[in-house]
Amino acid sequence: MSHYPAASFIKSANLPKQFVADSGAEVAFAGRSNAGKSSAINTIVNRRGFAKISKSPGRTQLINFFTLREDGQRLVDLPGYGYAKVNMAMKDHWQELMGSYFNQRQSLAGMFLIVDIRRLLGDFDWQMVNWGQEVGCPVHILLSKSDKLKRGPAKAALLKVAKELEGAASVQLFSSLKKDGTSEARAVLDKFLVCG
Ligand SMILES: Nc1nc2c(ncn2[C@@H]2O[C@H](COP(=O)(O)OP(=O)(O)OP(=O)(O)O)[C@@H](O)[C@H]2O)c(=O)[nH]1
Ligand SMILES: [Mg+2]
Repeated sequence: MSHYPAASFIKSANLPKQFVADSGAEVAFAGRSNAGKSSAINTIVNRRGFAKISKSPGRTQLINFFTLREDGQRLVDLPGYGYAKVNMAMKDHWQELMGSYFNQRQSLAGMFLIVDIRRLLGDFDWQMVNWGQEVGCPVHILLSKSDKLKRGPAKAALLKVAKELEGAASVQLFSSLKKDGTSEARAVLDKFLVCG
């Protein structure tokens, strides 16, 4: 059964004017292309195929808005960054779309930053963390695909990232495959949405 029974897809936006009305509270899922953003949303909502999973990286090119509960609480699946195979025009378009989202979004109550545990934080990830600090948007990092590492190395990666962050963002292990870290992630999500 879905953890959020009222959760539903609202719309995709390719232009800022297509964004959902900027009221209520929403949490955006950001991260590198292929990091597991859409999978994390499906795991947290507990519904297969809710957010589209890419077979090839770079699939989510649009900003996808979802209602989480009926009372104006939303999830936002952002297109991933760092996908090498898109052309310059698409990169420019991505940058403009993401720029207008992050610069104008009043209802953004928090960010989930999805980082592949095997890659750890890259330049773009740090930019997101720093941006969150600057504007006072709380950032929670899911070290995704934690099933790809054994317990010991996964724990070591978590400690390493937490140390590097120095409190700039919270961080946890997460696996959409094994459903590990789901209740911890839901608790943070609910906290962000209530505080927003
Ligand atoms: N082993 C494992 N694979 C995962 C996990 N989460 C996602 N994947 C796989 O990683 C690939 C990318 O997952 P997505 O959820 O589509 O990633 P995304 O960040 O939304 O990708 P884009 O939308 O292209 O930016 C898919 O093949 C998933 O099946 C996980 O927890 N464990
Ligand atoms: Mg995606």
